[in-house]
Amino acid sequence: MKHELIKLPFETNSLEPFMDKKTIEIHHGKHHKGYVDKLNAAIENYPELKEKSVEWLLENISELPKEIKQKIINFGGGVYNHNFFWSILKKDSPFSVKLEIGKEIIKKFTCLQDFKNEFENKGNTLFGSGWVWLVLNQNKELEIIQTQNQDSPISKKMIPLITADVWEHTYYLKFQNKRNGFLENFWEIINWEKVNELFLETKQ
Ligand code: MN3
Repeated sequence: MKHELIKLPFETNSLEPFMDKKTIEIHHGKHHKGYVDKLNAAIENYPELKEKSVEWLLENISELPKEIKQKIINFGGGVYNHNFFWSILKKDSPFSVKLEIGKEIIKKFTCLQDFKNEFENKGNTLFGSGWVWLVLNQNKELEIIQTQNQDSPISKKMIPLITADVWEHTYYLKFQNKRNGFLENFWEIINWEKVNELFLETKQ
């Protein structure tokens, strides 16, 4: 089985003006695809791993052969994290306290603004390249975390609900060096209906 680049679940111009078409085309078609190709190359000579899903590979890092473990963390993480990222983006699917995830966020972070502030702050202060996430941690509590490079929260038994890719390629064409500009606008393109579905799945 070869890993394949997923099709985007939206038109590349549909997140304008918050995330532009050109950036999405390069991000998906070049960066994301690059991770798919490198993951396939890394496991080329490991037939038993070729049968596994990218989720399995990242959730079972301790079982991977030593010589390709870091490659799978990097390239497999690059595949999974981007798959997840695209899946939660959509315009005009706003936050609401009528959603279960909305209620839970208010319970945990007091108000939406405090939640946004902490998320943006963790994104802006992440040194180098990486991701900021809203996850359910091992105690099944909401938590905002940073991950470096392409490390993925599913390797630490956490369940992702929202993520922002804060590698420069996500925002450089539109916002140049202003990661905070990208993150301030990020709220306009979160698919809260989808995030709510993911949250409800964790309750089952
Ligand atoms: Mn990226």
